[in-house]
Amino acid sequence: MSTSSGESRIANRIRNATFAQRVTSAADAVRFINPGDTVAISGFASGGTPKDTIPALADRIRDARAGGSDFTINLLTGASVSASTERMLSEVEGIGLRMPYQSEPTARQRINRGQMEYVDIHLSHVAQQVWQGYYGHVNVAIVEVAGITESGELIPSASIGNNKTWLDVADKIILEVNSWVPAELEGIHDVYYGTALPPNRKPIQITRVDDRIGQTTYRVDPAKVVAVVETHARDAASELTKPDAVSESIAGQVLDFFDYEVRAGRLPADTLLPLQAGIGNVANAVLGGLDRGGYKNLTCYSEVLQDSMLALIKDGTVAHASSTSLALSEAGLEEFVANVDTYRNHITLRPQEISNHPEVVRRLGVIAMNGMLEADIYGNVNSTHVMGTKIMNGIGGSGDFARNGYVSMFLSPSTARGGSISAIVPMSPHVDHSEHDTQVIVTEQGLADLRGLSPRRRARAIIDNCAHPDYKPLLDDYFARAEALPDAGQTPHLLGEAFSLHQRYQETGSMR
Ligand code: 0RQ
Repeated sequence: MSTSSGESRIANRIRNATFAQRVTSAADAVRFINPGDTVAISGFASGGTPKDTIPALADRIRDARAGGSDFTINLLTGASVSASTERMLSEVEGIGLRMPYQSEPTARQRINRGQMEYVDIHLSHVAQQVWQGYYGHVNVAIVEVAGITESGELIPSASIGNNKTWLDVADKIILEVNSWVPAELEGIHDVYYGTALPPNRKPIQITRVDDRIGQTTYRVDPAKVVAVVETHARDAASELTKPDAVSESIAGQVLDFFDYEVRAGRLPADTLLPLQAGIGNVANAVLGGLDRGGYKNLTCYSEVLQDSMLALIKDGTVAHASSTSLALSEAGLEEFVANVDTYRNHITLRPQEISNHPEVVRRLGVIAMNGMLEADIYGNVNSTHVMGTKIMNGIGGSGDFARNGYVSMFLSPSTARGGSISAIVPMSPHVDHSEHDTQVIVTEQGLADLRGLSPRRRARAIIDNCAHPDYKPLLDDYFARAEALPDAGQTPHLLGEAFSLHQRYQETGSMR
């Protein structure tokens, strides 16, 4: 892996003699991983996934299978990791159980065929559930770092995720020291070690987005570090397509809503409240539109930062952004690396149990904006299960923010798959966010402000404002007949027909 200039680069990164003696190849490092192990790896979205150890592990699993032995691991991560990581390990059928979030087609297919177990939990819960022991013992942690200090502390790379927890709980640790990660990143991280299980919990002292409550490095017990692998490999770039008319329309309505809230005195005029935007093109379009709103010194408290954030920081629209990961496109990565000294002063990366912590999200008054697959006419939201049965990605951090945000918004095109699916349906066949956590729904058709509305008014607002014209008559008809039932109740439904659109799609390939 090392070239001669690579060697000096790496020497500067491993400044501690004990760790320098553990340097080995990726192929040798993965010999410490055994069939049946629970392996926890770094990585959150495209940032910070181990680069060399995973292909070596996939080779080891493939060789074992070729030799006739079974070799699967249980894989724990921060959230999704690089697509090639998910794909490689899925293709060799190397994952028995996966937790907590994935977004890669090969893995998704294996999960939906029942070939891989998948446990989908809120991202803020991962660390504590591992401490509680629900996933058994963590045998090996593989963690990418930007460097090792003289005193043996670890400098994090482009994401923190659950790395602090993995390093604390694993029996054996493999470190990947990646000299591609800019050394100037040192200092951007805020690793908080004050979390504990009840009854020993203390308040988390974050009252502003840029508050720092931890340290810039991870601590690690050197006795547990069995291998150090050197690499010089860039993060996988997050793909983004350009905003289209639909995402621009959704973004425009969100910005109008902010103006409305400012006029109503519910949001501070210039700075609003800290923003959280989910990942994807709609979220990117919303954030990208903020510079047109005349805002200055906005803040973000989110779990992933995308390209649009860099431009907003550069032009002063955003003063500070807190996250657990950087998920940038090719161009975004180049911009970040070229100007890392500037961005370091405006970005804080935290463990995901803090970036997504309900206590902090509630205290700061975060404006939560997340994508959805579908919402029903009362505002129950499905973010994860296509047609109620097949996993798409997972709940990710959407529940952490939606449940605890000051305003909780769900954004989506009004139709999917070329118009053959309505994103507004009579009843959601799977619910990730209940009507109680959904305050505003936005599609390119319009915005439904559900705050203060009883269920029947919510249904009217959602159908009238958010449904696509092709599906409005079907939804109007459904709701009118449900409301007309002699014993319609608080939340009227025609139970025998509640999934009739989904059924029609299963039978004919279209909900129309
Ligand atoms: O499928 O990829 O096969 O074409 O779902 O849909 O419209 O591109 O939207 O990329 O924003 O994803 C909910 C999946 C939306 C995402 C979801 C199909 C559609 C397409 C993607 P194809 P779009 P997005 C963390 C935030 C949960 C996690 C979360 C998500 C694919 O937002 O994973 O919020 N959310 N994390 O065709 C069937 C429907 C469909 C549908 C869309 N009703 N039925 N398929 N699709 N609607 C918080 C942070 O801070 C980052």
